[in-house]
Amino acid sequence: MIISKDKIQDLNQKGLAEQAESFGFLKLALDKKGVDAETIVQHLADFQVAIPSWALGAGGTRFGRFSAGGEPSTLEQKIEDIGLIHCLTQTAGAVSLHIPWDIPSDPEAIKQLADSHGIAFDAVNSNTFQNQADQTFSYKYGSLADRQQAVREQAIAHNQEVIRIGKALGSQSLTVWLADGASFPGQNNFRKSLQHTQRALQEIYSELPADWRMFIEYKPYEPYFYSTVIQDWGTSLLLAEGCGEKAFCLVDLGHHLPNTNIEQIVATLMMKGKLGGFHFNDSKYGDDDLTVGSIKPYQLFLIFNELVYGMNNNEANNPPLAWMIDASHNLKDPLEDLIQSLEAIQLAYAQALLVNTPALEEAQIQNDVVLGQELLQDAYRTDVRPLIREARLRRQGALDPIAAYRSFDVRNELVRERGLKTVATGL
Ligand code: LRH
Ligand code: MN
Repeated sequence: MIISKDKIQDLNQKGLAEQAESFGFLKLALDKKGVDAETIVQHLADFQVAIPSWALGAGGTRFGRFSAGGEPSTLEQKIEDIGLIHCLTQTAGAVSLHIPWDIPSDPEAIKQLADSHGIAFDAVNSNTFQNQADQTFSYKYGSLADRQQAVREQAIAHNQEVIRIGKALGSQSLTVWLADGASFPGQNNFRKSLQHTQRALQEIYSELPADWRMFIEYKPYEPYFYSTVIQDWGTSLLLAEGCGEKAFCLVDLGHHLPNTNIEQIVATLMMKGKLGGFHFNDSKYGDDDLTVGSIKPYQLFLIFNELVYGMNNNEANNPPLAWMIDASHNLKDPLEDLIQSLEAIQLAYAQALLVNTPALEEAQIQNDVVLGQELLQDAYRTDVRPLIREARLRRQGALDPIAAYRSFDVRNELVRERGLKTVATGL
């Protein structure tokens, strides 16, 4: 399903006057604070988030899966659905593929299709947490950390194959997340597991193209429930440093034990120049993969506050970050869920760009704790939605993407095209 820019502009017509008024009002208010609204609108317009190819259908839990209807059952249809989100939001200009869930049968054709929708290929993800039908050795007890060399070599070869597929699509980064771990004390030798993992990552790294990066994603638990080899940011950092300057840590917001101070982890990794990127989502308890900003929007703002500070004080030359969503949709329409996540990410970024950092740093020097909070929350409590709408409008996106999605009756149109029973590969 394609939605033309004209149709979107027609729909925007009735909201233009109100947008001009709210944007004009905010621009004046920000100008009084010495903040240039135009600069922020430009930052937002340039800000592109990668959509996960594995989250365009209904996800599931071990207790069940409820199809969304009209789900994409091919990579081509997934690219089309991301194209749909991108033309409405103008901030979803990339896709992150998961291999083998989404192996392109014809990379050149897929590249052209993605290009026609203005979509680039961000990180490609390897998968050594599931066995494939034609696989020789099982990953049941591990992959890069497995005690058997043959299993490790099979997993290394898979990662190198994923790099080859990524190169054919123009991707320049590999994300490695390992489920490897144990569910019972005595099951694994922690040191051997970590040494195997380090050596295996170094072998994969040795074949990384010069202009590529490797992202090492950590997670404290699940699918195993006693230990995970790459359990936290520190382990990811030592493994990245053990590989070299093209290896970085990937922060999945859902991969932290309750009450972890994620914004402090972000500040630390940026100080080290080792922050590669994000898997944005939200969670209340575990790796819930919920809509970004739906549970802890203030934490997301505080994370972006550290990111903006880090980007403006980048002594360690941390490279540009990979912005990616990693979510799973059990209740909401997958595309509406992703549109809401994109909005939440832009909101947090725009609010963080409003923080009066010089005044905040002065308050910190003066130990004026109250003023410090006042300065942060003044930015957080600013309604920045006129700025995000303006960024979309200037790229012919929809003023209100969810309203547009519904007025174009997208889900029913996809069901008419694809039927109710199609299932998207992924989680
Ligand atoms: C693991 C994870 C990882 C993926 C998978 C889809 O929980 O976050 O990023 O490979 O989800
Ligand atoms: Mn993830």
